[in-house]
Amino acid sequence: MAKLLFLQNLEYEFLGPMYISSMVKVRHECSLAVGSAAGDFASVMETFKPDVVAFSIMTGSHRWSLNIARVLKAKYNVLTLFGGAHPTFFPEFIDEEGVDVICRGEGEDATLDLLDALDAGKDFSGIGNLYVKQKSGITRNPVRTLNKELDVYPFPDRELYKELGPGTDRSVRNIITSRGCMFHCSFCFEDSIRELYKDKGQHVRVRSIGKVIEELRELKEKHGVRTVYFCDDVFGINRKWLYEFLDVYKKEIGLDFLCLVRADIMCSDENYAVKLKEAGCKSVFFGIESGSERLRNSVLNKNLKDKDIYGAARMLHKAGLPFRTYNIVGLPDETLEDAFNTVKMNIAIKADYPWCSIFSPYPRTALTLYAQQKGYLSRDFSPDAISGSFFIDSQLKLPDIRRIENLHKFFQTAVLAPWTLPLVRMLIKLPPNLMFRLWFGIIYFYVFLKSEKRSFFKTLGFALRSYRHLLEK
Ligand code: B12
Ligand code: SF4
Repeated sequence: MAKLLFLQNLEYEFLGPMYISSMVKVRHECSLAVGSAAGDFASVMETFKPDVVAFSIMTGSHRWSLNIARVLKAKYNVLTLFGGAHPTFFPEFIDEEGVDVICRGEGEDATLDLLDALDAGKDFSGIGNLYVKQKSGITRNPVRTLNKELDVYPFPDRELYKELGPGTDRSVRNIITSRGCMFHCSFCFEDSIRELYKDKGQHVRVRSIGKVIEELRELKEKHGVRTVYFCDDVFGINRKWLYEFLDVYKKEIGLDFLCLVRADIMCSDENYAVKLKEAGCKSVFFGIESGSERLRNSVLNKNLKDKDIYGAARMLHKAGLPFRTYNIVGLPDETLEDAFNTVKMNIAIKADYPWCSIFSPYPRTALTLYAQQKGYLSRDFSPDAISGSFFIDSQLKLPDIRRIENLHKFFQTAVLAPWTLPLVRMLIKLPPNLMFRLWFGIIYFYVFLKSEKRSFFKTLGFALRSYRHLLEK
């Protein structure tokens, strides 16, 4: 039996490690610890004595994981394993000191094979999806064919995060009913993942209704969940599946739920919003990205018309279903007036929970390449330069960027109280400052709390612990 220990710095349940944990626990041990400095993990390293320390990382958190891995590797001589979006899209991460193995793409089978090999004392350099660094050099294995049936994976191990303890709000839990997305937004990594798995099986896969319901029943009965968050890229991408699912969900689960949809899919059927509402949906999230149809479709490749956004909002209001909109400002080619138009569109559709970020240029996405071609960003911009948060400032050289950064801080205020718009227009002329960030933090917290119906004190604790950097900068 081999021992796998996941480490992370965010007090948040990640589905990736939970899926891997339930897969490997069949014949190995798996645990997880949350901390911020290497010293925080000393006791778990000494008591659990892992063979492998693992990190599930996104671009941004990769720097933290690297620092921790280096310290733990030097002290405990342990094998380090990294998976998730960052090593998948930036496989050169294997070259970093302190990194022994990275996993690209889906990790369940690869991790199980790795632990089996370690347990048996066998060579593990040839395992599909893994890049393995050894004294003799680095072996880069291709990804294996995707499992067509997502149902073959055991349900995510909900015990893995038990140490998060009572300070964390666990009444809202994430679940995923599909993997993959069929759209091509230029700011997203979906095209890269499709490319990685080219000729390796079907990219978009949906779980069977029966299995999702079974998992939900366990969540409800064993884990006391109050609200379910379907964190699929696009929930109910297949309308027939969705409607059948909602019928069963209503009868057999009946919990409140939140989900992310696309406005155009919603508009394809007048009953869509009503069906969601009747099944227990409390809030719907969808992306607008930009109020400018030109930016949204020509630059962001979102393939979403204004009329669909207005149509979806109308249907949601009619069904009495509040909604969160996702917006981005500071986009390549964007002017201050374009950013104001995004505010105005949110006002026009009466978005209940407007949400806005500043564009983060993730290298190797089509949009970042475009920004580099147009001279908004240096050609050698690396993932290491990505800001820890997309709520602070922009890395693009745009004529109006300081004002756009300021507008971001008042985005939610202006949408929820449109009479403040003239005041916002004046305030954003001032240099970006701590007061603006503080104001943003307060309104963001208020809107987030309302939209996800989370516990006030637990969310406040989480926000203060996670978003300290917003105030520190
Ligand atoms: C839910 C979610 C979150 C949640 C939880 C994060 C998580 N990792 O679960 C929260 C809210 C915390 C979050 C935050 C952010 N997110 Co996010 N998030 C997602 C989302 C929508 C779903 C993730 C999920 O649960 N997938 C389902 C599981 C089963 O898949 P998975 O996580 O990929 O895990 C599989 C493999 O990756 C692999 N794997 C994962 N971890 C590990 C670890 C090991 C050791 C191994 C071997 C394998 C392995 O095996 C898993 C099972 O097959 C994805 C989009 C997507 N479709 O994946 C974006 C996504 C992961 N997020 C993204 C981004 C950009 C962010 C932010 C950086 C945004 C920001 N600027 O603040 C922040 C980062 C915050 C931080 N401090 O790190 C990008 C990542 C791009 C990148 N290069 O890193 C994604 C891919 C969205 C996108 N399409 O662009 N996010
Ligand atoms: S719809 Fe969402 S997941 Fe799909 S490509 Fe666009 S941003 Fe990415």
